[in-house]
Amino acid sequence: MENGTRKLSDEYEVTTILGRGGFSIVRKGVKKSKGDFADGEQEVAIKTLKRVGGGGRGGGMVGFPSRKQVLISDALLANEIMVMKRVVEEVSPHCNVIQLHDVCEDPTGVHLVLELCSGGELFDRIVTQERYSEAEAAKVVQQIASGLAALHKANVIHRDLKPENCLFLDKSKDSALKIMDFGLSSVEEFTDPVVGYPPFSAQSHLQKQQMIMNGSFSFYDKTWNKISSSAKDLISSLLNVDPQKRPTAEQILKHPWVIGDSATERQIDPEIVSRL
Ligand code: PIT
Repeated sequence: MENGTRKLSDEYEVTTILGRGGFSIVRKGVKKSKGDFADGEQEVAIKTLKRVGGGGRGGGMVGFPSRKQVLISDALLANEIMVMKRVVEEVSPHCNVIQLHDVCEDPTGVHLVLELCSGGELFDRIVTQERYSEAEAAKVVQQIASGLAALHKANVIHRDLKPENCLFLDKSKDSALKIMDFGLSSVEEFTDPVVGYPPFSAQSHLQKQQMIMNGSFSFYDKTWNKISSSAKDLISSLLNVDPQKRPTAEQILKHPWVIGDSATERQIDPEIVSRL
């Protein structure tokens, strides 16, 4: 897959519109020259993500976009491309995840050149098809789960999985189903919810003992940045040198981190360094 500032129209013949989104349009296309694909005339789907502040007309916003809107749009765009590249590097080819063939960038925006799926959305098939046998339903579920498992293996979290984002490769009854639209996806580097070592960084056993007794622990280490402040709050309270000040088992059970209180959720602290 090539990358960078290459004019889309130099390389692809863009034809009909397949769909539109907030800041994007998906069109059918054909590669002009032979090269990247097995047989030069391969049809593709081209998703163009328009930059809100950049080039082209009709950025999708009424009036001039604010700096904040431009930044949000650019950030979303960068995220989608980052995720798709991750999918290419770590997942593709997988028969249940849409393939990215190429990325072109020009003043109108960024163009993702994708595998062409002409079988329509799973959503439309569910709505149109009157009856769905369990065997058919199981085939759909099997394909989605298979694609999802491949994505998760590469630490890609889709975050918007729904029938509208599953496309059939062709119109046949037993067509392959592909997961698409990584606009809201993210790449998560999973860490164990317990960082794997206590928050006492000592050189020796004796020093560690002293640190425990003095309550001199810290969450400065990089790994602790991935732990929510709510979890660190509970750990801190449990490490209180004064046993009277430590929470009881009953209190632990009521701690927001344990019950998953939405107001104090298990959010990762945005600060680089958390201080107690
Ligand atoms: C097709 C046909 C079609 C839409 C698409 C592909 C879109 C695919 C797509 C969209 C994304 C994304 C990845 C793939 O991140 O009607 O072959 O937003």
